[in-house]
Amino acid sequence: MRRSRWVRGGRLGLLVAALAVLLTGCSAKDWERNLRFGFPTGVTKQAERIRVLWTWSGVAALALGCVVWGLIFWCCIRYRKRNDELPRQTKYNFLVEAICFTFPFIVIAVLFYRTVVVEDYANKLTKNPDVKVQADAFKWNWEFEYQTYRGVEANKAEKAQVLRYTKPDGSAMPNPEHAAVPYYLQTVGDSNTIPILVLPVNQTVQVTEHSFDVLHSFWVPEFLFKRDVVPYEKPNTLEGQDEYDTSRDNKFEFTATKTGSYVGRCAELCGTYHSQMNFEVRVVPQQTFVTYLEALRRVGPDDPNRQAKALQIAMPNASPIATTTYPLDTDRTAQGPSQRGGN
Ligand SMILES: [Cu+2]
Repeated sequence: MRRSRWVRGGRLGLLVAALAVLLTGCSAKDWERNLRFGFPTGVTKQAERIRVLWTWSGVAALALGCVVWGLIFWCCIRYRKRNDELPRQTKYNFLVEAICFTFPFIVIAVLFYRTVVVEDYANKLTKNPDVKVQADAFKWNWEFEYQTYRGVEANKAEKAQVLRYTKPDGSAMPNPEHAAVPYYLQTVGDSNTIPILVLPVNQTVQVTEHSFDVLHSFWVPEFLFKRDVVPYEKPNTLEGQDEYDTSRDNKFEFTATKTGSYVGRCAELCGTYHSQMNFEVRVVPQQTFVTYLEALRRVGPDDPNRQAKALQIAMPNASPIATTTYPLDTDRTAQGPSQRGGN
């Protein structure tokens, strides 16, 4: 009698789950993908792996929670006080203790193992990334340097080309800030401009992070990833090249799988305008990326509007300014956007 009730309950549960999947019109895969417990939709290969870990950790936690709640309620009802007689007192129960030790141990071992595997994947650096960029963080903005690019058609062993500014005759322009470093194609944000990091879709991008002052953190919510930008060990001015300390520069890689514009933020409290230290990542088709680099080179480093101009050349149908966030107004007496149109 009791058994058949359980079986019937189980069947009903399965039926409800199957109906839920069918009625919402999505496949099991979609359903799994949408079960993110508040995570944004990831747009990189790494993000998808992180999302899977997150989804199934959540499912495991909920399942375990249901078992625990079930046991609590079952005990409350089954062993509620019926009279003043003391229940049978049991001292040791080897079986219960063994289960209570082994089961949580297995759960944390599996969680630990899966976390290490996914972390290793997200932290993996390849030998020949397709694009190398440097993200320079400073109070309170970002500079993006495009360092090397290996074309789509190039094979893995082929050397990446260095992306530097050139003089009209084609020779390399010396870096005004640091003679030993090539004058990479770069754009920098200021109080009127949100810096935009343009990157090709489906190609491996390696980011080197460098800080000129304090701790910052590179965070793109839709990458489901952030990494601290750690400042110098030694004094780190650009005046003397010996002092250009890169010993604490972090590196990470990702492969964006979806074109689009994604907001980026500083995720490490770094001072007054920390909350406004935003940037945009624009993932574009590979050919657009190449056109953008060429346009940057053509516009040249001295033009303060080089980012907008190069974007206009490479993406005439897209906005030449950031669309996911707006620049910070450094005038403290100015009305903020929340007050626009009011007093
Ligand atoms: Cu910051």
